[in-house]
Amino acid sequence: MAANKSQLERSLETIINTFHKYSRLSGHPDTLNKNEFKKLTETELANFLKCENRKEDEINDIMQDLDTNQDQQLSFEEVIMLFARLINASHEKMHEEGHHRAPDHSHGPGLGEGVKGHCH
Ligand SMILES: [Ca+2]
Ligand SMILES: [Zn+2]
Repeated sequence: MAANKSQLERSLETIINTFHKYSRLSGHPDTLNKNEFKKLTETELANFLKCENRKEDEINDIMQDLDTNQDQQLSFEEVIMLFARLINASHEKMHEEGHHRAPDHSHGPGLGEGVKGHCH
């Protein structure tokens, strides 16, 4: 038996499981079509993509941007680029307003938190 998985390892598996939860809904079971991608962002990224989720055009733009082979489907490899960007953007946001990286590293709220979460 392997040792218990770390929180990070379990978080990474959550990404895989979440992708499959939506990729299996219709069509090819291992890619996301537009409807599946839209459902995933609305349900699983309701805070991180709060404003984008209200505009169909913005979700379409994000999908087109991620669809590097332009087959109108998002593979796992294509969609994890979005997750990487969101993690990075959230960390960047945590360093706004006096939360410096050095010498005393501190974090404010990340994406989807705090008072600045309103949509324009
Ligand atoms: Ca694709
Ligand atoms: Zn930091």
